[in-house]
Amino acid sequence: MMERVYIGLGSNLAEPLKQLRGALTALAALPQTQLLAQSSFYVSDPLGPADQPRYVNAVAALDSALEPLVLLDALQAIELSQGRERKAERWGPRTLDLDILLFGERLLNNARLTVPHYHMHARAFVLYPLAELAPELCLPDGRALSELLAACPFAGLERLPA
Ligand code: PH2
Ligand code: MG
Ligand code: MG
Repeated sequence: MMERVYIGLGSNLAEPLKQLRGALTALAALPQTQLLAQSSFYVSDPLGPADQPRYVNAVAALDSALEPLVLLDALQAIELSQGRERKAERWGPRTLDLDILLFGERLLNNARLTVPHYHMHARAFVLYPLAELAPELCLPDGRALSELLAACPFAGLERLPA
């Protein structure tokens, strides 16, 4: 069964735009998966430690028949292939971060994966690109994306021209 999956992409090292474009190409090549759409790219100040470069973020929509943990393995392999180093510092700089935001209507909470993604409800750099792809979206808990957006100022985000 194909399920609609939304992936958050982020980078603030080693030419972030190049990292995100590479990641989108890799997402499009995943088995049993179709890349349906990608949002614009958005620049924002780092959430977390301030002594790191600004981030570029985007969201991609996929249809996938992969199981969530199989998709997670594939995303982590893409991160590694693009030079991701796992560091102890929380919210530190990274060449590429690929987060599963939503996986169909599923609620997942295990040692490796929490879906919906922890803080997506309040992060402008997730919600605004997501709204480009799915303005009518409702989260599995019934909350409308439009409600979350209304409580999350666009301030601080910069949408890059296509
Ligand atoms: N990701 C983080 C930490 N801080 N800040 C922005 N602006 N964008 C991100 O994607 C981001 C962040 C860890 O995943
Ligand atoms: Mg992240
Ligand atoms: Mg991550």
